[in-house]
Amino acid sequence: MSADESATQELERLLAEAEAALAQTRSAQELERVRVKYLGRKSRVAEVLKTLGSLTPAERAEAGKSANQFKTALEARLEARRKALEAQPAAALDVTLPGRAVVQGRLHPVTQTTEAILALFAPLGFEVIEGPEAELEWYNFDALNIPKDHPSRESFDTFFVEAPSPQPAKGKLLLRSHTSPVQVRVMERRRPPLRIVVPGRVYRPDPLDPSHSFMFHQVEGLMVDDRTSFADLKGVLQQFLQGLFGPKTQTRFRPHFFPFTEPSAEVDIACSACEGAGCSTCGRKGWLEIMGCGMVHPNVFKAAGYDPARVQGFAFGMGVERIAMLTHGVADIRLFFENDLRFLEQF
Ligand code: 2NM
Repeated sequence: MSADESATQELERLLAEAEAALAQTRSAQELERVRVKYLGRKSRVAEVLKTLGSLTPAERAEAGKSANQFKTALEARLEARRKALEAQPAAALDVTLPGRAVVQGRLHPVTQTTEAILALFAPLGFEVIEGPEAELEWYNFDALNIPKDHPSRESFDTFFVEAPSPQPAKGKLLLRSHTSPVQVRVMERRRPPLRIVVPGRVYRPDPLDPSHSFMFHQVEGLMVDDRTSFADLKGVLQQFLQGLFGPKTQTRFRPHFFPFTEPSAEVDIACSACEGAGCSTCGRKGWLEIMGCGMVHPNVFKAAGYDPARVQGFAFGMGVERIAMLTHGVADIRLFFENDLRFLEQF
């Protein structure tokens, strides 16, 4: 304030200055900056109001009136400007700017592979069933004809779960090591004919390496009817494998042993990388192991409440990550679980 300027004159000058500043505002933040500068605790009007006590009664009446007029006028103008800014947000939109790319999500490669597998069984009449990942010993081992002294039951090869006591009649609780217990549960509550495929996570405390993870995914399947043969099994799996790897894919059924099937087999396809010639993908054997299968063991039918003299069935199982690794040329299973977008965005 110059020597000959009264508080009233100064506030009039500041009101004009504040109005000019308001006209320049483009956002609520800019508006707030103007309010703080001209009406805040450190503003000139606040100072005038603080010093009223040191003035004569006449001066005080004049200065107080001016300060209140200033405040009322500027508050009204701030409010008007706020409304004006709110009413025209679209004015800031420049339609000539290039668009912003929308990030398109996708399914995880393991999910994509699972869905591709299930989709090949659907036209053959197989419905999709899921079941619990925390399972009872009886469903994971006993009902599947896995002997009490089988090494896969050791805590070394099984994740046991802390269960509420007392211990249930069907044994301890564990993280299932395959999805087969779901097939047993379905047989318990339904009569044949049955055609199901069961996808899901399974758990095995293996040491981690490029082809082992303590959690991975399986798809298993089961067909039961009064006359189901090994020829049906071969036909269904050949149809499936040619759907997945191409119509010219050669298959090979190699005798094997599983406690839950008899006879049992492992299924190979002619190596897609070298077409049977022998390469590093197939370990120079010319064949790639893809899945296991067999005719359901009579003891499994008995455990599930079926009469093995009246029903026949086949079952099969495969590891989803192994198939995804083969179809996409992935060398290390751990890549599926690290959630590195540079990997995942390739699928
Ligand atoms: C495999 C291989 C062979 C299988 C057996 C059963 C059940 F519950 F029906 F007995 N489900 N899955 C099976 C048979 C799984 O995976 C390598």
